[in-house]
Amino acid sequence: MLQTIKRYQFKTIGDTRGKLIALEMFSAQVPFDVKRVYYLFDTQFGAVRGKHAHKQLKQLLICVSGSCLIHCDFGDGRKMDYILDTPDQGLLIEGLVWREMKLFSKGAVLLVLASDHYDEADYIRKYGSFLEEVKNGKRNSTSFS
Ligand code: T46
Repeated sequence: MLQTIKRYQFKTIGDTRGKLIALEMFSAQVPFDVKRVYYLFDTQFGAVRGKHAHKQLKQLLICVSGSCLIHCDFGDGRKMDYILDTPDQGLLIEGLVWREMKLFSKGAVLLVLASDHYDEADYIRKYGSFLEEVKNGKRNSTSFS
């Protein structure tokens, strides 16, 4: 089981009219086929979202407006926090990683590009079950950037 967290700096195309970012599937910036796009908005102050892991789903998270914090827990004692506060950066999460989205600023919009359709069976929503899955993972390795 490979756990991957990767930060992406997107190329911005800008001129006097403003800025534009284009993301293409299977490119260096989106390393999977996007089957679903969703976004979190109108998030209430103090709300914590996520609180689950995915078995197979790959996600690229982009805070296109405002800011939020993505807390990643690898289930073996290692934990990392990532601030997303600019639309020209993305965070790829792949593999068994417990994630929580919190500290949403007013007006924050968190866009998620996902590698598959919605499937509740792909979720691990109980932290104890997540820890068990990680423990049972035979070749558990992690890569950060
Ligand atoms: C994630 C974070 C960032 C659907 O019907 N279709 C969908 O595509 C999604 C994502 C959710 N739902 C339903 C399932 C629940 O009844 O919407 C309800 C709320 O979903 P959930 O509690 O999973 O929402 P979040 O914000 O905690 O998590 C979501 C994604 O589920 C998750 O993959 O990474 O946004």
